[in-house]
Amino acid sequence: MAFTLPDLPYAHDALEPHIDARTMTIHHGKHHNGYTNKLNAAIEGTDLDGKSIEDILANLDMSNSAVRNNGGGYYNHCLFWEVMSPNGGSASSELFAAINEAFGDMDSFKEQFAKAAGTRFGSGWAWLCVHPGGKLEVCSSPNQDNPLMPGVGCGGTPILGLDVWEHAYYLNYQNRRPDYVSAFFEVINWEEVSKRYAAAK
Ligand code: MN3
Repeated sequence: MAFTLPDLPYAHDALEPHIDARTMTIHHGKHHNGYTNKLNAAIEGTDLDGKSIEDILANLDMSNSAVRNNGGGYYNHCLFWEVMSPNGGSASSELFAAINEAFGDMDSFKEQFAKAAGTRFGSGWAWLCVHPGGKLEVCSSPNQDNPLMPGVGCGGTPILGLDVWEHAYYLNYQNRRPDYVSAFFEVINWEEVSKRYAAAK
């Protein structure tokens, strides 16, 4: 069964002024749609056809660049849309405690996450991941690599991801990636991240 492009869980302009409608329209309708179609083409008729995206990524042959790039692109953007919201609430007490334990406090977490996003050279993603037992880690990966893939050097289950490819911010922010990262903190869907934390820990 083929993968399908999920609808955005909000309107294209819902995240303005932090993320503009034109960027969202192109990012979702062109980029994510492209990864979806190319992933389907790459797995059609192979033994990956019919498996879940999590299963495909976790057991990926990293030399299979079509599935690595497009399967990663498919999964990463599905997560990305879900962890943003115009009214994302706040972290659960459980997630808040885990953030304090891993990073000291919420501001220190944001500093570490912004550093991971800002120092990722070229294209990639910054992540907040959960290890079994609930310990949190901030890391980043290149291109469309994802912490679920083997040997990415970024462990655990991703519960928050930030796309730092230029296509994610260039129309509105040009080369000002740090401004885009600051804006992202204004639209994090903490309720969704908390749910994912509870499910993954
Ligand atoms: Mn993208």
